[in-house]
Amino acid sequence: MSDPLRPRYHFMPPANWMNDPNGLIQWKDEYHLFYQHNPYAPHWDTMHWGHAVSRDLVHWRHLPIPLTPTPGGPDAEGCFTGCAVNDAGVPTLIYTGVHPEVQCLARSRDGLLTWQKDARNPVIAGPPQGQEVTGFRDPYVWREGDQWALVLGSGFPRVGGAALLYRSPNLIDWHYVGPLCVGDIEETGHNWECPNFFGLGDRHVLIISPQPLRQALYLTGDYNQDRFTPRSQGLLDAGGYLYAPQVMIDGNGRRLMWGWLQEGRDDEAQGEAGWSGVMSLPRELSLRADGTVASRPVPELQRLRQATLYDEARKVRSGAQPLLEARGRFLEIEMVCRPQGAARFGLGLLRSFDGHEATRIIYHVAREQLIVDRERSSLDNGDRERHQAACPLVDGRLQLQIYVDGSVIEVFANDTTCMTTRSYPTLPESQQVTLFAERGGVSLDSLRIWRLGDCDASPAGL
Ligand code: DQQ
Repeated sequence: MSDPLRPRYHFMPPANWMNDPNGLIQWKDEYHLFYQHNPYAPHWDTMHWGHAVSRDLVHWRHLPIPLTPTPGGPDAEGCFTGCAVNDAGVPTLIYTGVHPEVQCLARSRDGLLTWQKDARNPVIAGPPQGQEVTGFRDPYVWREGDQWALVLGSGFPRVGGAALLYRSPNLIDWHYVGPLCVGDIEETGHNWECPNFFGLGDRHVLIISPQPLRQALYLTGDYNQDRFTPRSQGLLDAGGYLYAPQVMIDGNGRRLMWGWLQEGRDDEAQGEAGWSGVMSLPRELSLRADGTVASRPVPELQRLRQATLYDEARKVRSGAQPLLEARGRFLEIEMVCRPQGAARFGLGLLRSFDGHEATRIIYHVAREQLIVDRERSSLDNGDRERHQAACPLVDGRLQLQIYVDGSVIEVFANDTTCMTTRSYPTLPESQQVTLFAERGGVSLDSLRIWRLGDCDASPAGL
């Protein structure tokens, strides 16, 4: 029986557990997506890497498991997060083996299908001598002049999370340069996971997934003399679910990001479903003039549109709650609107006829805030936390792009705010879309809704 909560167009492994995206790389004309994977059960354990490939960033074909823990080897207890680089034509993965946390390398000689671990592993055998650290994992590597550079997620006890900088001429012999950046334990936690570091516009960006915050942050600032000095900071997604993102650069110079969307229901429900963890949609990052980072869904996602279910401008009066004829669990909604007196307005998604189940996307006009209200998302128990984020109107308008996919809702607003949430409605009828406005009206310049298809590449191989 098909599972209505299982996303269809967000990437997921065939079954069982997935967490962080790993090893993102464009090779020839294909995008490769690796990920943290437990192929045996829908919970985190014995980390392997999973692997899939796409020609268009949207449709994916599963490939064989590329990395498995080697008994007796430095990754015997798991192949943790890492990245991929092109080493003079040889696809190369650099990842963390556990335990203890050490850095390892594997190469492919057959076009990224099978991977051979380097006999010299681990290539970084432990933290800098004499240095006590809270973590030592998740290498992110880039080319810098005629050298390779690498940052590792780490932290200093009682001080805060940190990204450690290393350099190497050959990916094998690494020397520790020093901390690229050190955080304040009160603000950004005691340990940083999954650092990513790259140039964007005229600044540098450090992405971190700090413990215990469990939300991905970006810092933008200056990179000089082996140190990064942050000037602005923000959440990459204010919805509370996106974690451990990874960023790659593609052939068009785009910085593309995927993140792990965590589950919002308990282990038992995940076990019964047989799957856990969803990859976000690919987003393109850009730098705004004020030094903050914008993320947009990539235009390739339009290929998922199968049928237009709604396409009309309209007004919504105060108190009215029209149910739209467009309904479904696998939708894209694009809406441009102008509040005309309304104090709050928005959409109900995955809603039952009587409204006992609904996830509401609310805009609070006076506070210029976008709110994800899950008070009634599901008749089952589960996470009901409400999330909110600043979202100023632009020329009096709010532009929303919303993706609904089984139990995932991704909201992009005005190029400034991005909120991804999870919602697990129980009733088969919970697929209505409704509009609402309170204490005044709202004018919809446009409202378009599409039914979207799934992300499996056709047997012919897209
Ligand atoms: N997940 C990996 C670690 C990383 C964490 C293990 C972040 O390498 O620090 O599955 O979710």
